[in-house]
Amino acid sequence: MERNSQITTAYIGLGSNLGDSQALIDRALKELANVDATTITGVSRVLKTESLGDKTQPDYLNAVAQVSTSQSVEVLFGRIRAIEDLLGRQRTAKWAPRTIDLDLLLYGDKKIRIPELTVPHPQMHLRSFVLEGMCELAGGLVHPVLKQTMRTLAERLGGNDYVIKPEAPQLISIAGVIGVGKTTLAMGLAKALGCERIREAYDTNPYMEEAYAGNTDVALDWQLYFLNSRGEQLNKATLRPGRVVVSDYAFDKEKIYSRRVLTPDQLVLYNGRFKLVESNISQPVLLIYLRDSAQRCLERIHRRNRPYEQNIELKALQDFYDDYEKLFDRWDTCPVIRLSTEEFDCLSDEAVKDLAEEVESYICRS
Ligand code: PH2
Ligand code: MG
Ligand code: MG
Repeated sequence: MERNSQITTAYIGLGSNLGDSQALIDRALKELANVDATTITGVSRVLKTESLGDKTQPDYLNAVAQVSTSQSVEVLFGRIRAIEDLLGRQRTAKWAPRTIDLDLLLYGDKKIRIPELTVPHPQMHLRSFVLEGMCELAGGLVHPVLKQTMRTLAERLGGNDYVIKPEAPQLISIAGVIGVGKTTLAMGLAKALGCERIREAYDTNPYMEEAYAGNTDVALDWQLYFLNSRGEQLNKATLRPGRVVVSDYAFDKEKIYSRRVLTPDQLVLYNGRFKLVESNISQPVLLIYLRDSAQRCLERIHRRNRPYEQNIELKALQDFYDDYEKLFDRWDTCPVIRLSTEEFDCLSDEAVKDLAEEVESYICRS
């Protein structure tokens, strides 16, 4: 194979959950340093991580190495596999416990898609145990496909690891305060993805006007109407595995609203129903959390001029904003893409198209 005269920076993920994992990682690094025309220029800390995909397996030790190489990607990949073999790697079932796993994460900006090798590694942006190592070595490095820095990609995971689930409905939910532009973005995104869209049933909710006018007698009906409607729209039986769909709300907004607008007595009744509905809905595989200042959301509410919304106060929007922040601070069921409307224009076809391209890396179409 032909030798590449150019020098390329590559990143290699190391993992082990069988045998003396620390010694195996040290040994793998030593072997990697012996590959000709290749030097190790950085190694992240070694992390102890729960086995992703099968929690009953022993914990992993994971690390990331940065190398500078003038080997072609084919030769480097061949050497990596040879090191795995040397260190006793058995190639049995996919994701079986292993003495050593060396994954070529990145090779410069190169994109490769052949049966034996995909670069960038197709799951690296879903794994905190990879991205944390990447951030130590090169947090500002831009992912060649996602076009985002390692730091941004890591933030989207909030310290969690995820797998792509082809058997789940590929639900993408857009969340954020009233007036931030969720419906606009949902329309644009569904169009760019060529998929269906689920729209919040606010205009058919018969209690909307009275509730917004401050009539607490209808608050429970108002909230139950939304709960039932969302329960139907997002029902496991309604959404189909592998089908991509964008919703202009996140089901969990129900918790935020009910807590703010119901009396304690109403809330007891509501929560009983909530649990039942929640157990029958599909969770999103990706959340897009749209943010803007409460002031600008209020301005948008005034501009769009839905009559019943016109009495909403800035303080209420600030409260909802805080609730959303808290919700997504500890979100651990899927990645969260945070967008600030200062940097992201929901009305720009180009911005939405770029977002749709990013979204493709977090979903699986059947
Ligand atoms: N690798 C896998 C599957 N699961 N989990 C952790 N924590 N670390 C890994 O490196 C890992 C995993 C398949 O390569
Ligand atoms: Mg691996
Ligand atoms: Mg591997």
